Amino acid sequence: MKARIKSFILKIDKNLDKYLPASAYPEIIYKAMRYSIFAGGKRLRPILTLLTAETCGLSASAVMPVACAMEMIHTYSLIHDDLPAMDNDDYRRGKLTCHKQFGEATAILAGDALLTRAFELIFETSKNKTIKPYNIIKAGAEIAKAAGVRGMIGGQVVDMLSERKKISKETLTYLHTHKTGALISAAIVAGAVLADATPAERILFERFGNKIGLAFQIIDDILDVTANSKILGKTSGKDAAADKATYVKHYGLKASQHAAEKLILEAKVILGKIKRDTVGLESIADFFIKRTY
Ligand code: GRG
Repeated sequence: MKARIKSFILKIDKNLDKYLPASAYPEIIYKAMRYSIFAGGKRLRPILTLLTAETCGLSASAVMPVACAMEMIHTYSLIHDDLPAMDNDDYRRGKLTCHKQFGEATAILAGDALLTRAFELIFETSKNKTIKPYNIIKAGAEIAKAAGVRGMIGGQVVDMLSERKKISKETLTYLHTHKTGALISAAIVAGAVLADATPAERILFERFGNKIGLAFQIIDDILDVTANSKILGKTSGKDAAADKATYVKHYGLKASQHAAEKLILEAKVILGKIKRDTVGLESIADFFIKRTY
């Protein structure tokens, strides 16, 4: 499985390089987009899209543009999240943040450009006649929903509003499932939809994605407390410093770890109901709980 994931990462990087050419005009914006996209991310979201599509019988190469689009949307969210008006961070993926390297205006535009290039790539998937056009529209709609106000942006707004406040368990769950979980789940659902999975399978993939997406954010909250900045590639301890609403603040370290482990177990039970070879997705679920960065 390790070799398969490694080969996915190589292919994702090769295609990102193709979709965001170094020599394209205007150079400065491509430079900024490439700086953040090639800063050393784990590529989890595109891997999930490729793995799910393969699990459902469609080749990874057929869904590669959509997989790369997922990484572009994710990277845009990190660039904007690091801006002075948001989390005001100097480091991301172990390097200076985009605005520290290129200035705020270029960083804002680099984020915007990654988001819009992502949807260009999703629509361009229609050139591939092995994928049903309706499935491309459906996958695109799922991704747009997850990236927008009914997903990641909604979660980010509630995150902002929750700083220095005591919030309910329901608000905390909304925040986590929308800010981080929605895009992770959409990466999986998009792979299933493009591969023409059955409606029942799509629902199971979505439920699996929701579980591992929430677990991913809980682990992120834990790592902010337990990991050091060097390993994390970004400033640790920032959640507590900004008095952010996190699982750790709400439930404590031990209960948060337990909650994440329970979610991964539940996710694997859901995966077990899908009558396909889901070994790859299971190993990603395991990585989510074991990750140290
Ligand atoms: C600003 C539109 C906008 C949205 C921001 C996702 C998000 C919403 C902000 C990112 C803040 C953050 C650090 C959230 C924690 C979860 C998360 C997305 C962590 C980073 O994901 P990884 O670990 O990162 O997959 P790499 O660098 O490996 O790609």
